[in-house]
Amino acid sequence: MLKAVPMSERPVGSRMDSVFESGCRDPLEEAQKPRANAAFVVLARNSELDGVLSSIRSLERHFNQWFNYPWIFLNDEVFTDEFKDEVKAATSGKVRFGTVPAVRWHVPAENDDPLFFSEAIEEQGDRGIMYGSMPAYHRMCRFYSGYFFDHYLVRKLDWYWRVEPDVDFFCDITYDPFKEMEAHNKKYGFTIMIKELINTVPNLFRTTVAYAKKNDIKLPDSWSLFSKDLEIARGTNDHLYRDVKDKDQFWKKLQGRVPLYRAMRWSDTNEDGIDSHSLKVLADYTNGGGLTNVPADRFDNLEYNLCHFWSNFEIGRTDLFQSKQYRDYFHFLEESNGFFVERWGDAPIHSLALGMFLNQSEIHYFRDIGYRHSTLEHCPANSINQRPYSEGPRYRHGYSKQEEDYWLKFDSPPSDKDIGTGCRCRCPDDHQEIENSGSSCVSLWAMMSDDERTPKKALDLDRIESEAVNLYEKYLSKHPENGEEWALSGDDIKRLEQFTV
Ligand SMILES: Nc1nc2c(ncn2[C@@H]2O[C@H](COP(=O)(O)OP(=O)(O)OP(=O)(O)O)[C@@H](O)[C@H]2O)c(=O)[nH]1
Ligand SMILES: [Mg+2]
Repeated sequence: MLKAVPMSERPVGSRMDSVFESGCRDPLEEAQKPRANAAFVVLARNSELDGVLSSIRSLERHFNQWFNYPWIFLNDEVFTDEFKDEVKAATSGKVRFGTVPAVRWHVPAENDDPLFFSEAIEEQGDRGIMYGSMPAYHRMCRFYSGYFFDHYLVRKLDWYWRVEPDVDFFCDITYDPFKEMEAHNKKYGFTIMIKELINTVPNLFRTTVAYAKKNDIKLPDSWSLFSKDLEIARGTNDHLYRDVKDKDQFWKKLQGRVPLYRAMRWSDTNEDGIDSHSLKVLADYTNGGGLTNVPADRFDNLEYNLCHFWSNFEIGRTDLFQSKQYRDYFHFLEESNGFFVERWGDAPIHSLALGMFLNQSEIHYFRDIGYRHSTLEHCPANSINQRPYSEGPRYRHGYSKQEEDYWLKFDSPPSDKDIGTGCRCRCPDDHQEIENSGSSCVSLWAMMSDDERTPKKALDLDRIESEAVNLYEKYLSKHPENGEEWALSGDDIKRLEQFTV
């Protein structure tokens, strides 16, 4: 039997999107070019100083020692002098500290209806929803969904790179990702795309689809990164098929309805004679036998596939979120109370917004950036295009000698094939690649960004119903008394499947 090639060993690049560089450039030379109007943005508590320093050390060592981009730190409380001093000592770029005003931080219901708010939060704790019982977590998700881009330190930027405490970078980034994104007309970049826990966002998708409908949003190709399209057939009667889960069920249901359609055709044309089977099916349907039950998780034939870009790493344009359409979407979400009645994360919200407002070609997979946050990590194989490491003039040397030596020894590129994209990556010894996990959505990303992909078509229901009645009538002309024995053959189905819209 053929062994499936793990996702991490498959190529992902296409004309629509590929890594900006496979392997290393000379970062000292790259750093001669002008910078973008960009900064790192970190929301953190004073108590997270160690984790913040650890992230800074990693990102400065692997990227910012050459590029010296500024850092912006935000907090709902005032940063302590200790926090500020230690952070300043660790960074090679300018540093700014900002406080998030209370009106931006707190969920309006905390003031307007405190009992409703606290009961909703407590109840999520009872139901074991991850972080659901923590008011601060809800505030954080709402802030990153609706307000981080409006903070006075962030709003003047064109680009932000979101960083969290306690993250690690495994590869050197030897080019300027902001400038590359500008050059390639990209607006948002990610390193990890995974599935969300459904119980944190049970009504987010439904609310988003309602928003898109209300505003007549023409959904672009990237919408299919997040939405399972359950539409099998389109036509006058398609609402009667919303309960079918696959094509087999569709053909079975259609077959069952054909005698009914024949009865309807007969009543329309007043032809002589109707077969007894059609009359019986008609009578059954009149008695309620034809009711369709639509499963609760479906909305308008669409269902959330739970995929989202993991937003603890994001490189994005601030104006994506500063746009009127994104603000309107956020306020629509806010009005539905999902930021506290459910535990909507900023990651699925950002992703669904991208799905509504961007083409997939405007989104970039930084497959070459090795990254860890909590227990999930992505670490690419190295490309054959490697170069020796050379230090940036403003490097702050946050690491010990031992740690510096560790990063000088990087993984060998795979010897058999050139599938690597990384520059001087060193993956952890016990590395578990997220691309190869069942919760990853990267194979969907790869399939969707394939240049040869042909968009799915729906069956032309009106035409198919009518052709199927013709087949039934042809059968009846030979077996007038045996209508109940008629069935669509495999060949019939093959022929009918040609009719698409
Ligand atoms: N200032 C401040 N920052 C917060 C608060 N809650 C979360 N954050 C920050 O918001 C970001 C996301 O919070 P995390 O608790 O790491 O959430 P998470 O990444 O989903 O969860 P983990 O998997 O536990 O890391 C981090 O940068 C935190 O430092 C808060 O109450 N105040
Ligand atoms: Mg975190």
